[in-house]
Amino acid sequence: MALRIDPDTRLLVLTGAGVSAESGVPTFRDANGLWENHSIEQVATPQGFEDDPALVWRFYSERRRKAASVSPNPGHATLAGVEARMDDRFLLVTQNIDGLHQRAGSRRVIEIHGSLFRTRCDTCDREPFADEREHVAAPACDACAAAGRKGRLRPAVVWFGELIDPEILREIGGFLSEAHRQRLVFLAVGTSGAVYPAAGLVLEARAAGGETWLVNAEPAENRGAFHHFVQGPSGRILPELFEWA
Ligand code: BV8
Repeated sequence: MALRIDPDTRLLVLTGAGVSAESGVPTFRDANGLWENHSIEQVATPQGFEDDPALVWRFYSERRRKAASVSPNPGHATLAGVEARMDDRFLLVTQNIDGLHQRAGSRRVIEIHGSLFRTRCDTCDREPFADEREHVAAPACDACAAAGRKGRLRPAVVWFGELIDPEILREIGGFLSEAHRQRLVFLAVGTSGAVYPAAGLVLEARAAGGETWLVNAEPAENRGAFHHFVQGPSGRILPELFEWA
């Protein structure tokens, strides 16, 4: 089954942890949602950070080290190549925070859940900043300290129970609504379709008249919402998937 791209096609891609699996980055489901016997909710929620900031920084520091040590795979490279051919008719929304799409050359990327390699303050509104360091405890925010406040630095990622930046959701909605004169295609790759609002994008694409595709190692939870489902590893499937008209 080939996904046809013609001059009138507009493509929105959503990726999840499965697209990085063949690079060696463990997915959330591989670990059955556990890390060192801690539930993801314990280390990927504001409460978890409140309860044990050192544990949370150990979790993210280990993932920084892992993500920095692996390379993009043919699935990432294919999506960067498709973007290069489609330019502003293409948009990639990733749930991943590992930065592998950008390292593969993708530029039109929205990191809907933030980035492993950016850090922000949990108190003041200073801009999130690039940070590849590993931290054993939550560093104090120097901007807060200078203002006599107690702010702690945290990973600039979206935890469970935290809102997605409304500007990001508006940008994605805008891309879908601009498709009204074009042929809209939505492709989800390597995601279990379990976490919202990302898992709801397929329904937004259908509401906008889009043709919906899923490439995944197993049927995702929201598999019923897709017109087409190609089962298998994205590193093998994506390089063969597209047909250019
Ligand atoms: C929000 C960043 C409004 C951090 C992530 C009750 C209380 C509080 C909230 C909720 C609640 N009920 C529902 C919610 C909303 C919640 C939610 O959806 N919860 C789920 C669990 C039901 N969502 C939120 O909280 C979001 N915010 O809604 O705000 C709000 C506020 C308060 C209360 C209610 C609503 C924010 C969610 C963002 C969380 N942050 N990541 C970090 O990475 O540490 S989520 C994280 O897990 C990922 O980013 C991703 O989104 C999600 C699932 O992971 P996937 O990417 O899908 O990966 P997974 O391992 O699950 O699946 C991999 C798939 O790939 C598998 O299907 C596998 O078969 C396949 N695969 C494997 N190998 C390959 C492959 N496919 C192809 N090729 C391969 N080689």
